[in-house]
Amino acid sequence: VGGHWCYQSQKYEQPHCEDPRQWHVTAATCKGNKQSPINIVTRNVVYDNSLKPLNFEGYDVKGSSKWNIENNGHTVKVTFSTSPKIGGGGLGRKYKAIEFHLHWGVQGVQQYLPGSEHSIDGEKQAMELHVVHIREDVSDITEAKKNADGVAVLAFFIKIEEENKNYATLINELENIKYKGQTAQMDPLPLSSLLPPEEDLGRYYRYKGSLTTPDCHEGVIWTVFEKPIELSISQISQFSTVHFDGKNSSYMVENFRPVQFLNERKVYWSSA
Ligand code: SG4
Ligand code: ZN
Repeated sequence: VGGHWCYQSQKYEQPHCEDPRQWHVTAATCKGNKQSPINIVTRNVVYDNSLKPLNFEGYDVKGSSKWNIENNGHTVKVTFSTSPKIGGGGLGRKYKAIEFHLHWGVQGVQQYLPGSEHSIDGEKQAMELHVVHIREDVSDITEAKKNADGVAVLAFFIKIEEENKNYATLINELENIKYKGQTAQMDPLPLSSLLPPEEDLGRYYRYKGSLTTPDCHEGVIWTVFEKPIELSISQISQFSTVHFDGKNSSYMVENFRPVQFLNERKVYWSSA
């Protein structure tokens, strides 16, 4: 072991990188007892009537400056200039969105092998979108991590369905960020256009977990929505055309962490 952390799918090319089972060697928190992602067992979730629909503020606003899209060697990450916020929904305070990124699988011989991080009753979906938020009163992720409730991530499953035209701008940029460290600019969108309709967002799971990459910081409020985003298989396949590293590196596929133990935690559910 040595060098940098990686996903299991990178081991073939980089035999010495730290795969998810070894992340704790350089990041002890990765073997903590409140880790993410998890498998949500619906039979065991606890209905919580304080989990009303979230308030989305500024999610419908299309900003005036470009979005920045980056291949950071682990995912495709998008940052924006506006700062959409969430509140309510059992969150004690407001949180502002700082970026979103995705996790995905790989095309197998007969079918797409799903690459979501969370699963529901053992079932994974093709992809998962994470909108990372920090407390509105802190300046950046480093500050946010100093608080037990500093980070809130909204997780959306992505399911294979019809083509979703709202994703065209984003997917068209992927050819410009094929290699690690590359960035591109894209026309801004209302963040809501990438999500399921707001009226479908009242049903969600809530639990306390961690970041799903090293340092695996614990103190992340997770909201996992039941309603998936829909993309076509050809749109989903485009994500695997970017690479984990430089020109001769392998395609970025299966960039998900395996599910972690729930331990003493409970998962709450917003609907009776
Ligand atoms: C991805 O690697 C993002 O690019 C990271 O974003 C993110 O870390 C990390 O995933 C973990 O986030 O929602 N999957 S996750 O738990 O948002 C953070 C950055 O590097 C801190 C900014
Ligand atoms: Zn993520």
